[in-house]
Amino acid sequence: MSSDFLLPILYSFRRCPYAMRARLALMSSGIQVELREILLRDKAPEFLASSPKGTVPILVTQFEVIEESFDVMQWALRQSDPEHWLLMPAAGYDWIKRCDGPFKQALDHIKYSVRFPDLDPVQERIHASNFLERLR
Ligand SMILES: N[C@@H](CCC(=O)N[C@@H](CS)C(=O)NCC(=O)O)C(=O)O
Repeated sequence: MSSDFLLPILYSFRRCPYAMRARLALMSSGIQVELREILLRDKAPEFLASSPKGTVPILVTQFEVIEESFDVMQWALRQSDPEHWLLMPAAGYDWIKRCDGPFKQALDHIKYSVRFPDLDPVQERIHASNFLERLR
């Protein structure tokens, strides 16, 4: 049996910002994973079997499947956080919450507007822009 067999598996997509932050936290923590690149337009069956919601990144460990990038970061950094990322001030966590919540929701409503026929994409764009304006 290969020694790699027990490594957690990170299903990822190179250009996905959520996968990027998961990979960055894993790298900072020094935790080794097996990286499996996913094609979003042709998702591998074993990836969907692990996580039917079908978003990347996901981390599959021996014990659990972690389906949110923020949770992958926390999982890694709680084991090893040499750069003290978890010591971020509360304001940083608030920004992440806003970005992952209302901003990401508005983005999805714009990007996948056909799935949300009852929503006005122009209004959603305004929601998203309001968040971006506050970053200035
Ligand atoms: N809340 C999720 C968001 C992940 C997400 O939306 N990933 C996108 C790629 S950037 C995705 O997998 N979309 C599914 C698709 O395009 O089919 C997380 O933080 O992990």
